[in-house]
Amino acid sequence: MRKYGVADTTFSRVDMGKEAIRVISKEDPEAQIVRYTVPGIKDLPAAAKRLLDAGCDGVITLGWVGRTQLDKYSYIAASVGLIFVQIMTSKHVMDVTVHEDETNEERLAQVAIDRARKHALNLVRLVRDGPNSLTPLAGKGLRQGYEDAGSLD
Ligand code: RDL
Ligand code: RDL
Ligand code: RDL
Repeated sequence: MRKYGVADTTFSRVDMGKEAIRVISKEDPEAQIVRYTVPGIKDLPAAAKRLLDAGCDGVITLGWVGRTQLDKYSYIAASVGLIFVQIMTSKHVMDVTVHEDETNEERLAQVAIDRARKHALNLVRLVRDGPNSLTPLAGKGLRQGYEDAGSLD
């Protein structure tokens, strides 16, 4: 049976893991979901790798980046780490990241929830339905956290 990993952080100011689990369990009710919470984004690559080693077919990580330059450097390191995990394991790790300075504080929770939900659905599609599952949506200018940008052709 399919198994999904959900890795999130205590640094985040929104419980995005909960949102991702809601979507995955609704979309793929038979599947098993394993959650793994770590302190911060730089701990996510190890969590993702351990979830995959424990038999998950795909993982979604939910990270929150603070406002400082140091935080942004931490994100680049974490993101490269997550890509490295994907290459090492040949499995998808959806990197959901919210940057604290990308919009105002009132909208940020909405951005986080929308991004977590949409990427959770993307993960289910890729894991359950395979590499062509998103092809009907190719070139559509889809966005997570905001309105879709739309297609130019
Ligand atoms: O391994 C312990 C910490 O190094 C790790 O949890 C880091 O991800 C914590 N952290 C930073 O050190 C930092 O400078 C985080 C951020 N910025 C950040 O913006 N978001 C985080 N963690 O989730
Ligand atoms: O794993 C889920 C996402 O992290 C992944 O699909 C990213 O490539 C999405 N993404 C960003 O997070 C971003 O900040 C993209 C862009 N910018 C971008 O400019 N172009 C993309 N994706 O195709
Ligand atoms: O055009 C406005 C936004 O789409 C743009 O600023 C993106 O870079 C915002 N964004 C992130 O910063 C990010 O870390 C996005 C994602 N992740 C993402 O996964 N999907 C997005 N935007 O559509």
